[in-house]
Order: sequence, then C-alpha cells, then structure tokens
Amino acid sequence: MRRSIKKVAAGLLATMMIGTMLTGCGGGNKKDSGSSKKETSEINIGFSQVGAESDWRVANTKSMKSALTAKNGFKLSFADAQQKQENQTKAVREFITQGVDVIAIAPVTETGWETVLKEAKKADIPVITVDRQIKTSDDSLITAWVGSDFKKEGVKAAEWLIKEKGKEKGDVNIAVLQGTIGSSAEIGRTKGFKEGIKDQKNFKIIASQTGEFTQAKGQEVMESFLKQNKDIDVVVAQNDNMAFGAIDALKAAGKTPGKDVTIISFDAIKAALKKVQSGEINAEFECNPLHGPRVAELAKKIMKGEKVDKIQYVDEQVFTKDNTTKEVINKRAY
Ligand code: GZL
Repeated sequence: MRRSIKKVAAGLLATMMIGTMLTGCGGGNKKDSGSSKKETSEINIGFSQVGAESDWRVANTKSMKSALTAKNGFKLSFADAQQKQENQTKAVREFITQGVDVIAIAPVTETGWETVLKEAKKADIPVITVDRQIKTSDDSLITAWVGSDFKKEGVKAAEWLIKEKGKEKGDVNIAVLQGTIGSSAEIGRTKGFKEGIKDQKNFKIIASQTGEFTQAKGQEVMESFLKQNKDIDVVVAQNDNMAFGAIDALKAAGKTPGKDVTIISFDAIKAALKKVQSGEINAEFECNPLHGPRVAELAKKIMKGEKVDKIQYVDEQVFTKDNTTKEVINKRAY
C-alpha cells in the first residue's frame, strides 16, 4: 500500500480507536464524528526545478513556491539544478533520504530518470512531474504530470505561419532557435512545427540550433545564422528569451525584426507581449508556467489516497497584434 495511504490509514485507525474508546462504539454522535476526522498533517514535498534559465522558469518557480506554502499545508524543500540533470538526480536522492511524502520534478530532459525513479518507488514516495515530461519504461514510476501540449504549440505556430506566408511564391527561409535538446518543450515544438509545415513546399528550414532557452545563447546562435545565411525570412524562437537575443542580433545586423524578418516565439511572458504590441514579435504561442496550484491539489489528493488523472494539460492561447492590448498585458500573471 502506498506510504501516504499507510500514513492516512494509520491515522484514521488511531483516531477511530480513540473515538471508539471515547464513545464505547464505532459511531459516535454527530458532534463527535466531526471531531473524529483525521486532520491532514503537513505534506512534506521536495521540488527539483530545472534552473532559472528564463523568465518562464522564474514564473514557474514563483507559482510553485506560492502554492506549496505552510499556510496551504506544505513543507517545501526546493532545489535549483542549474539546468544539469545530475543535480536533479542528486536532489531527488536527498528528498528520498529526507523521507518526504511527495516528490515533484520539473525535468531538464526526458530521459535518464529510470534509476532514481525506481529508488523513489522503492521508498514508496509518489512522483509528480511538472512542465516537461519524463519518458520511462515503467508507467507506475510517475503518478501524475502537469504541463503543456508542446507538440500542439508547434503545430499552432506552423498553422499561423501558413496563414501569414503560405501564399508567397518564392521560398520562405526559416531559422529555428531550438530549446534545450531533449527537453519535451524542444522535442514537441520542433516536431509539431515540422509536421505543421510539411505540405508547404516553399517553406524551408535553412538553419536550426539550440540556444539553450537563454537570451545570451540565442543571440550568439542568431549571429552565426546571419553570418551563414543572407536571406532569413522567419525566425522561430522556442522561447521568449532566445527571441530577445535574436532580436538584438537582427538589429545589430541592420534588420528590422517583425518587418524584414518575421519573429515567432513561445511562452508569451509580459515582456514578449509588449514586443508583439510594438511589432518586433509577430506571434506568441503561450506556454503557461503557473503549475503551482495544480501540483498542490494533486499532492493533497495523492496523500489522501484519491485517484488522480495521469496527464493534466494547462490551457494556452496565441497572441498577435490583433488581440494583444494593454489591458490583456496588464492582466497577465507573468
Ligand atoms: C516550457 C518550458 C520551457 C520554456 C522555456 O514548458 O519547459 O523551459 O518554454 C523554459 O522558457 O526555459
């Protein structure tokens, strides 16, 4: 039986026994039966976060920390992995040693988790994955996942670009700034975008390289794209920080981002939506980082032994000049 259910069952049994002793039977009257319900004790949760590589990640951390509070019934152990999987594995092992009740992981990449997840299972500690996904051979190693449909984000970007440039006669040359290679966001957005444009014979991906989801690396890679390719028509940046880096590189090369070169980006953080308003970014594909409340709710359900859905997608939208007003931007939480 899962560790958490054992804890709850033991508590309930103890409470019922006390209740029986006090009332001389299992039932107790209306008033007593209310007091016999076990108060859920504090949930000890360990959260291994990818790092702080982007504004999206900072917003995700903020959302998790503001949901997993003592006031909300949690004791949070937080570990920042600086985008290194070995640091995440180390943090998960520390959580297991600490004997936490639940482990949450925002995995930097999809593979390489089997061993440490088996250790968590052996310790009877449920694992929730957040944002990106983990691929495992044994489905029982992960209890639930909260995140985005990255492939759908990529397809939506392709559909938008077809509407925007599908009627052009000549080649439409596309440069792609990929996220961290092997992360679900990079895998899904790359796959979805490629599948979405496959019937557009004049759409050509002429350059594709990872900018590690950071602004500095995004600018560096964009500079190298510009050196190798004179006629880039579209830049697809798989997150906003790389889009900002690309915009700086384009401006330094005397080009006007959003006009000479169409800019597509993912995440839709406030600073990027302001660039949609100014015309520097042409389309933003939202990736919602606010997973905290959903993870907190999942952890509580798991601790109560309730069944939870394995997959919980968050809702996301597309922003262009037409629907990105000052009011929309001001209402955004990140
Ligand atoms: C997407 C998330 C990605 C964001 C980047 O869910 O994993 O990682 O798109 C972040 O900004 O670095």
